[in-house]
Amino acid sequence: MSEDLLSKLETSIVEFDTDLAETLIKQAQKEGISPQDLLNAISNALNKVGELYETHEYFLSELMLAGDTAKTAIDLLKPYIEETDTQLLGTIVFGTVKEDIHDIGKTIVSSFMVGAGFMVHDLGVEVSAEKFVDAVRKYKPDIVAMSALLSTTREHMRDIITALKDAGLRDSVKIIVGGRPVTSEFAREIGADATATNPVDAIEICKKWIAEKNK
Ligand code: B12
Repeated sequence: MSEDLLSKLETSIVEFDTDLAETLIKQAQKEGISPQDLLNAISNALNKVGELYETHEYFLSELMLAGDTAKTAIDLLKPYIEETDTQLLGTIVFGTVKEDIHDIGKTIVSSFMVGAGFMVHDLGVEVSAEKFVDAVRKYKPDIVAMSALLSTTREHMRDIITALKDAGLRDSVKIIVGGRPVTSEFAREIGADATATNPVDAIEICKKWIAEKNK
């Protein structure tokens, strides 16, 4: 029964049927299916969506729709995850930088991270360096992730890294940056640890960091 529900949940995300995904998450909670199993199903679905995107069967619009469906499912699951003390891979603090309100890419990458088993503290949009520093103090994350879509606002990533250094917090976290104007050269120049142009690569990098940390 639960396998049937999990595979239906997977399909609902791949086919971005948000209403069905919501119904299935609620049903799963009633049936006592573990959040970990549900997260795995969401993660599998997003992996499939990622593959469909890479093979050009899905385009950005489908990626965004599936990301939204996954986000709705994950939002419904969050209180359940906290309640049941699910085994998490690590913690990520994620925000779109100051003066930037683009959040679709962040939402997609963040959904993939949650789907992969990370606890993500989403700071929202237009997040200042001070807010990033405060969040790192508060949540003690393994990873800080930043998104910027404007060539002007990507400069704030540099300020955030400087603020983390000044606060003595830089060495406690890995930093991943992304968004349309963020290149590998830029990421290196500002002292970030990595960048990725899509959620599949982003979660691979984050998982590798956690594996290295746990060695
Ligand atoms: C939708 C959109 C908006 C929406 C945003 C809605 C929202 N809630 O996000 C609205 C209408 C509000 C908007 C406003 C503006 N926008 Co706009 N917008 C876009 C548009 C069309 C799509 C962006 C998007 O969501 N893409 C889809 C997502 C999935 O892609 P993505 O964000 O790149 O994310 C992917 C990767 O980059 C990566 N990624 C993203 N973040 C991260 C983070 C990490 C850690 C990692 C690893 C990876 C990663 O993974 C994601 C998934 O694959 C782009 C054009 C474009 N083609 O990108 C312009 C664009 C970004 N906007 C632009 C501009 C100029 C503006 C405005 C200044 C317009 C204006 N004059 O008011 C304002 C800025 C407002 C502000 N202060 O932020 C320009 C930027 C130009 C530049 N070089 O700076 C663009 C490129 C359009 C253009 N060609 O001119 N915009």
